[in-house]
Amino acid sequence: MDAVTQPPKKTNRIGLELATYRGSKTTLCAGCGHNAISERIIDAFYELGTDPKRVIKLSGIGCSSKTPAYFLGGSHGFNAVHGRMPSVATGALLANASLQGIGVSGDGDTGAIGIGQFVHLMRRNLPLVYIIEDNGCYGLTKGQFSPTADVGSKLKNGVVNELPPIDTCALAVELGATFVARSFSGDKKQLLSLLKAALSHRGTVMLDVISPCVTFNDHEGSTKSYAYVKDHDEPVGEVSFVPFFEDISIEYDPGTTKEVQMHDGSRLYLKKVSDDYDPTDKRNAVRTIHETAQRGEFATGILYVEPEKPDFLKLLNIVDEPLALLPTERVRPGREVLTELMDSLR
Ligand SMILES: Cc1ncc(C[n+]2csc(CCOP(=O)(O)OP(=O)(O)O)c2C)c(N)n1
Ligand code: SF4
Ligand SMILES: [Mg+2]
Repeated sequence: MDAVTQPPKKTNRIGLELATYRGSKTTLCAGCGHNAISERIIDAFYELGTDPKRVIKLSGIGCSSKTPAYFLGGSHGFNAVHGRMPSVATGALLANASLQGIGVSGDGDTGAIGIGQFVHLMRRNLPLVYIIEDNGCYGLTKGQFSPTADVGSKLKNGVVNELPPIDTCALAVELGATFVARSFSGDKKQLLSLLKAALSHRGTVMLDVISPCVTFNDHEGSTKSYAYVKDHDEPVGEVSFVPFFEDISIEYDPGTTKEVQMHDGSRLYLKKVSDDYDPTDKRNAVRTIHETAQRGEFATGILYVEPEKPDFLKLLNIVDEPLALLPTERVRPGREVLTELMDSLR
């Protein structure tokens, strides 16, 4: 029998198939928003042509924190203690600055037990893409309210939340994160563009993705349900991303579109939807987040971006090579240096 010629498999710019970017089969509930986010992360890394071996995935505890197992099966990974992923990520990236870090957390993992670590991560500008898969509840422990639940949002059993929410995006902008965005797991196009832009940013990215929990928080009365978020999504601008390896010139009207250069030469085009949204204006970003929240809406898109600020590793003068691979003569002061030091202390 003649051998049937198979069509060549589709690959990306480094010759890898999409399947290489997948992980284990998900064990989350069918329809969970977190699964849609994992799919977009797979697409983003594939389209950017990132070598999975150069990536480290980090997380805490929760349904959301289980998801790094479902993408980039060939990458490094560490599933930390509840709310403690930022310190593990900081240590890992200090020890090996050549890795690209992606952290996945939940609204409980970040906003409750992990809030102290989150605060310090945001002010350090560590080069890490930090994603909150935000469903307004503790999905893994059966749907209790989390600190991002809105006032008036109702649990399935009728309990109403009366505590004010923590807005992780407003907090991140205030604290010094240099790329702050919000999206919705149901908005494939926006989320993919944001992820690709986020992965090209050098500094802390705080990406809050509203991600409905279909089992405990997707009913009428919840402000994190698919139906509610779909109706109350208020994009601040349309995001187009041109990676550094694509030599495309985009025609745009500088009056309505802002071009932002990323550190690796990629370009972001942010088409304004409202009249005056400027994602490089910090005060306006915080005001917009608060004003939309007061109307019961979610401002989505790139809320704040500051591509030039030096990142934490630069500030600390960390070398590009993994510390574990540095030869002894580069990490141990020689006898002369030690003698000089001892003499100075006499
Ligand atoms: C130290 C500690 N305290 C409490 C818990 C119980 N616990 C596990 S996951 C979780 C909350 C998860 O919520 P979130 O981060 O929003 O993730 P989701 O499951 O909603 O994706 C809690 C309280 C734990 N595992 N460890
Ligand atoms: S319990 Fe909720 S958050 Fe957890 S997997 Fe199921 S739908 Fe997703
Ligand atoms: Mg949650």
